[in-house]
Amino acid sequence: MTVEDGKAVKMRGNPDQPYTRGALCVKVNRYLEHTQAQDRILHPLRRTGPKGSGQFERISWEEALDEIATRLRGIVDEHGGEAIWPYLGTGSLGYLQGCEGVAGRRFWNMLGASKHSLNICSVAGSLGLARAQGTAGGMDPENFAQAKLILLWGTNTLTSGHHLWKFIQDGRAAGAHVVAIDPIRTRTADQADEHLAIRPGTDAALALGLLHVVLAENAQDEEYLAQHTEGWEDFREEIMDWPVERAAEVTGIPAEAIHRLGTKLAHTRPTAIRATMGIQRHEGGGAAMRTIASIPGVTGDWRHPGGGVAYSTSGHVHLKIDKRNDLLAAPVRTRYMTRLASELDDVKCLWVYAANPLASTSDSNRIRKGLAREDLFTVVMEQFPTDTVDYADIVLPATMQTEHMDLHAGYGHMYLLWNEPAVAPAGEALSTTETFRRLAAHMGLTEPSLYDSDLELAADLLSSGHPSLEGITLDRLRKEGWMRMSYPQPFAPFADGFPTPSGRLRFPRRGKAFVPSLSSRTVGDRLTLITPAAHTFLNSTFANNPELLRRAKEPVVLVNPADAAARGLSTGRRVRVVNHNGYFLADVEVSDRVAKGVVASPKGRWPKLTTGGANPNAVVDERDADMGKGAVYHDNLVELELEPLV
Ligand SMILES: Nc1nc2c(c(=O)[nH]1)N[C@H]1C(S)=C(S)[C@@H](COP(=O)(O)OP(=O)(O)OC[C@H]3O[C@@H](n4cnc5c(=O)[nH]c(N)nc54)[C@H](O)[C@@H]3O)O[C@H]1N2
Ligand SMILES: Nc1nc2c(c(=O)[nH]1)N[C@H]1C(S)=C(S)[C@@H](COP(=O)(O)OP(=O)(O)OC[C@H]3O[C@@H](n4cnc5c(=O)[nH]c(N)nc54)[C@H](O)[C@@H]3O)O[C@H]1N2
Ligand SMILES: [Mo]
Repeated sequence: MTVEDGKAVKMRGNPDQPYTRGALCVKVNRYLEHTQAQDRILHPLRRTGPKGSGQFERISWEEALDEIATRLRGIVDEHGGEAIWPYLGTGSLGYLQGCEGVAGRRFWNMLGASKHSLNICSVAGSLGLARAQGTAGGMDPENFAQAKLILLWGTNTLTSGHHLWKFIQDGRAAGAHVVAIDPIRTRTADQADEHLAIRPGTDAALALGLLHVVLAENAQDEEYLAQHTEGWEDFREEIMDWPVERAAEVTGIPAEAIHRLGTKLAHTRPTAIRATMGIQRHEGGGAAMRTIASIPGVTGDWRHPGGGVAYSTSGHVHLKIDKRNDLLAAPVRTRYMTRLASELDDVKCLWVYAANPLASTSDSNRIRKGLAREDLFTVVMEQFPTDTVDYADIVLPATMQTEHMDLHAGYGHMYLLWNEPAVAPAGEALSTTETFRRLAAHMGLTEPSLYDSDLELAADLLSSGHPSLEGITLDRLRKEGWMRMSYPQPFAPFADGFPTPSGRLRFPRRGKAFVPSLSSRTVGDRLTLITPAAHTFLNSTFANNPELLRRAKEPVVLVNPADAAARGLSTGRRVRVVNHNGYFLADVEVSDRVAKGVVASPKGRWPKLTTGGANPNAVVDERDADMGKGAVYHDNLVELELEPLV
């Protein structure tokens, strides 16, 4: 960051950082401009118009905190602490200011507020992996450079995590074959050597079909199976039930292609699987991740640093966050981030921070109705005037990354990173930590740890004593900016076993390996909608940036030529993408990038900045995935209706 006269004037990535090598993405490239944007919220605000109108008056922090303290005390006295829902999102992933460190939780525990399960993103997959491996952690993504076969499975690397691409390219230069497995021919699939257009929600069936070929080739690693896995007898029987023809019928991938890839998998060590969140945004998503995690248990790929599965590296991060969860007098109920539409009814205070549920949470029409309730006291800590802000009673201005201190870990790399503020906060913005310190004082709370400074919190986070933090001190981290966690490099995390009670990989039980999803149960005349990451936005963050909005153009929905013909649709025609929940508008793009029966439209737009006033979450069901009440963003049935021409 280059700062002149207290103003940040230039921002660039650091070329010495081993994972990013200084590259930024299309969104973060505009971060500096974003911090200085015209529409930044700079002062506390109080609502003056009806809920949803976005009409506010400026008030002081004193007034805002006094009013909040009075309202919170009243709600706790009358309805109990559980009537408060601290709705913390992923806007700031940091361990001090954001979700990874459960920011503000100690304060909420003092009030007995409901617990918040931040399950909006990756929970089903994480739990599926944890059941198999004891942790969602897996391969070090840098070791993709050592792989000989790379499966990019339910992941759009070039859009949603492009730093990995360099390591894939290094692997490729040394002879690796790259296969994309995705219902959409994404820009990543375009760059792969091969693309398998899988029917949504059928990944476990493909995994079983591939393993069938591995067994037919007698290529299973018997020694690894005997030493490091459990439930093999049972799982073997399951695999035997999945000849390639059956897998082909369920997945829609030609049997010949499954056979070819299965043969490659049987004879190519190491094979690296990059599986990210796309797979688990389905009813059977947790089970699918567990079954995919079984593959390297059969092939023995975990013996090699360039083999195994990489979902999220967060399982390798062992900072001390338990202290953030203390100070709770009695157990409280948990509310699930994915369940805002149905669980808001008995909530009296919704406290939204680092989240934009009206853009990002399922079944947004119902959420909007809930937020309009007059007896709901809503506080939103935000940087920008989102749709959710429009429903707030009180808005508190939040700092951005250039203005506050934070400690970060990644979910796609093995480093801890320090974020030192470069400039003073814009306007009267305050960080999350400082807002809660001031609020605690206004509530008259005397518990000393509620007033820990950011540096004290950071030092505490680093004090877990876990071997992966050996040698990592706050002083060094602040000086150096990033440090690799203390794991070997190259890293073969499960070469000698797993962090499960038995020390072994747990294969799924018979009949549990493939759990059908809504879309795979109902292959027929309705269309399955997939709502993946947009190239130009980060969830709904940056979706108010004029240049990125211009680049994103109007919302589109990709439609296969056969489905378009059956409905008399052509490219450019505006349609309602509709189901029982509601609809959003999009322009048809007839394209063989999606298979027959699949349509796709990316996530993230602000409803109020979108033609028709809605984004895909207007049609996404608030249904649970099989584990952790995860969301089913890619598992919804829709129809396309012509929007009358105006
Ligand atoms: N540009 C950009 N980057 C982002 C984000 C963003 O919004 N924009 N968001 C960030 C966040 S918070 C996250 S969690 C990640 C998410 O990024 P990813 O983990 O990549 O997840 P998705 O974009 O949901 O889906 C990835 C791919 O899975 C495919 N898919 C959908 N259903 C299935 C299925 O049943 N089987 C298979 N095999 N594939 C399927 C989709 O077509 C899509 O191409 O990206 C992060 N990076
Ligand atoms: N249809 C569909 N919906 C999806 C997905 C999908 O694939 N399809 N993906 C899901 C995924 S992966 C995720 S992670 C969720 C994300 O959902 P959310 O967690 O709600 O994230 P965002 O929509 O990006 O909203 C984050 C807000 O936090 C604000 N913010 C950023 N930093 C800070 C900070 O330090 N302090 C405060 N107070 N505010 C801050 C930003 O301005 C932004 O408005 O969305 C999910 N929604
Ligand atoms: Mo996410």
